Amino acid sequence: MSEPAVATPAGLTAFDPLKVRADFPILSRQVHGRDLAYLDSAASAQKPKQVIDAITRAYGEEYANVHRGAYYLSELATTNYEAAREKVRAFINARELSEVVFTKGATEAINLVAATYGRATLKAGDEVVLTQLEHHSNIVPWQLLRDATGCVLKVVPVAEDGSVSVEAFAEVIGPKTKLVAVAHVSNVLGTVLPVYEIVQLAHEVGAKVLIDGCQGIVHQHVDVRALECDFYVFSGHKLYGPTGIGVLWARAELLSAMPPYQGGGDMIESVSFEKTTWAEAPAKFEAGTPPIVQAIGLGAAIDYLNGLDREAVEAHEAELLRYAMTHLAQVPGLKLIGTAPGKASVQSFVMEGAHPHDLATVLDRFGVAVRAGHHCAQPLMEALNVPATTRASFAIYNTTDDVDALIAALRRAQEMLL
Ligand code: 7TS
Repeated sequence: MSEPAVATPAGLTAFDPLKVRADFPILSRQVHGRDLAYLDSAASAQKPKQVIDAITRAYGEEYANVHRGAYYLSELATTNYEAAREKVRAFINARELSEVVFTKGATEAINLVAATYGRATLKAGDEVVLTQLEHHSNIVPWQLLRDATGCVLKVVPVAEDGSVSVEAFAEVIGPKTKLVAVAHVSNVLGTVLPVYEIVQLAHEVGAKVLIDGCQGIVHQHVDVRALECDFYVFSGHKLYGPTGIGVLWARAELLSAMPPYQGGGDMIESVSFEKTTWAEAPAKFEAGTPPIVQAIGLGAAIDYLNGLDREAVEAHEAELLRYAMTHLAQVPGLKLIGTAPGKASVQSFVMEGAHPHDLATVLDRFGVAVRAGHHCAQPLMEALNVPATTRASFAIYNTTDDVDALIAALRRAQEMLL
């Protein structure tokens, strides 16, 4: 007998958070005797079994060093490593495979750009524009560059709700601007920055734009050609992939003009004591044995995400955020930090009379994992006039049950701490 046809209700898609959740083995464990509510994916996301299996296979069955041996396993590992590069290229819609440089993370990618492009291009008095909400990874490399070149750092302010307006950028970007380095999405506030408009403003004065996409690429589809930016960086471990792998995407002509970052094997064309010549990008920027298995794991994470309906994922995360903001706002004495329109599913808050660290410690006893502190964004804390916040971040595998666990634990924490 055939099943009666069931119409899919409008708005419902193939995305099922419970099915996704089942792919992440760690989410079924308990912590302190409680079900785990993992709400710290902005720091690092958990890994689906598809990624864990790909890593196990890469080490257990297909492992050797890359770009070296003329033997089967080395060729296989090289093919798999380069296939991961192609997965990243397609994922961000880069024009050329050679524009995708593997690094150990976003931090290294930003340092690479500052140390190579920055030092080769910027002079004393040239301006680098940042915002108040940047992660330390997108501040300190530019301070090192300032110390080395005498360039000047200009900072675009953040409004009270956590938004950063195009107008605020227009006031700071000027004829001396050579580079604008901004987060796509704030790791503390969830603010989505108007990056396309920022790129247009910067290009009008001939400046280049680096987008720190650590949080951005996790929550939305990224097309580097549509964004028209010059550099885009992200880390694999926040995108459900392994640690130790990140990506620098840069326009081919920029990479080809940039000097190397580190010297060593793989990045050369020929070496003699008198003169060494460089390989073409991306090899020029990948000195030494690269993070082979980590890149393969990132490729598996991209395959996993490609297997989901990403529009439905975005809708799911937006709904979780709306649900969380509504319920958090009802907790007495709790203040939401970061309420910019259209923000991503990262929510900071402070609670009257309770230090964020104490709050996070109590939440942990109830199985709720959140981050507390300055979130590597001390200048933002100062701008917001708070010493620290507690932050819950929501990912593809979270459900309203996790939010309910957070709210219940917060109410218990209030009883205990206040
Ligand atoms: N930029 C942003 C916007 C980030 O959120 C982070 C990490 C980084 C850069 C650095 O990434 P890494 O992988 O090179 O370390 N953010 C966080 C966080 O919010 N909590 O822990 C790490």
